[in-house]
Formats: sequence, structure tokens, C-alpha cells
Amino acid sequence: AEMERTFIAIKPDGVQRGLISEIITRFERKGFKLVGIKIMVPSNGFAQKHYHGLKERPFFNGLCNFLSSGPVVAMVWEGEGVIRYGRKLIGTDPQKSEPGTIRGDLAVVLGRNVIHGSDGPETAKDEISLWFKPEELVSYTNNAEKWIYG
Ligand code: YYY
Ligand code: MG
Repeated sequence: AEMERTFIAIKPDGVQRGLISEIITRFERKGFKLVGIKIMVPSNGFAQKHYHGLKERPFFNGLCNFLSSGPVVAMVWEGEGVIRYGRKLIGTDPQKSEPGTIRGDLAVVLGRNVIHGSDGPETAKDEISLWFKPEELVSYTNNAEKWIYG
């Protein structure tokens, strides 16, 4: 299998609303593998680093204030196609996302959309290294893998 890793974060609204296990379940039951997880309150400066690509956008300050407003669950998930398919599990704008997606099922407005996921291989790499030290990521074989990948 062509394994890749993506960065997924449950934002402060998702944590406060009690959606941690709900969100983890959706990635886990799909067959993706959790290789890193922690809870932290990112500083505003850290949030600015995470969202550096959006710094010219009018919503940038509000977005960074929001991300740093409480605990975030930071995760790295591994699997074949996990970057692209993770975005499918997440959905897009909550108002436009289909039921069945995380934002479609669990969020109402764009600015409180409960979850972040890397949007491509380059951002995945950058975001994983921003949020995690290499030794915080665990490489292991899950015994279900042979049933997930054949
Ligand atoms: O990758 P994704 O989270 O789906 O959206 P981005 O375009 O990267 O924007 C990051 C973040 O910013 C989004 O999750 C909500 C917020 N945001 C906003 O508050 N207002 C907008 N007009 C666009 C995005
Ligand atoms: Mg994005």
C-alpha cells in the first residue's frame, strides 16, 4: 500500500462540544491508522504559523484567535490516500457539505467547522512537522491491516 500521513485537528469548538470520540471514530472505522495524538492549547503565534498561507485573508485574525481559544486535539492519521480521503470525510463549508461528512453532520457555519485537515501532500508534511516532533509519531503494524488492504 502507498502509505501517506495527514494532519487532522479537532478545533476548540469540536472539543467543547464533546465531539472528540465522534470524529476519531469516523477516521478509525474507515480503516485509517492513528499514529500521533495530543491535546494542547495552541498560542496565537502558533495558530498564525499553522494558518500562514491565509495571512492576507480578512478572516485570518479571527481564525487564529479561534484556533487558540481552547484545547485542540492534534492528530496524525496514516493510510493509503488519507490526505485526499480525509478531506472527503471532513467535507467543506458546513452549509454546502453533504450529510455523512463531518462538517455536514456536525457543524452549521464556516467559522465553527469543528475540524481541520491538511489539503495536500506539502501542507500535510509542513503541518505534521509544526505540530509533532518525530518521536511523538508511532510507526506500527495494526493487525487489521491485512483485512483492510488485502
Ligand atoms: O481547508 P478548510 O479548513 O476547509 O478551509 P480554508 O480555506 O483552508 O480556511 C481555513 C479555515 O478558515 C476554515 O476551516 C474556516 C475559516 N474560514 C473562515 O472563517 N471564513 C472564510 N471565508 C473562509 C475560511
Ligand atoms: Mg485549508
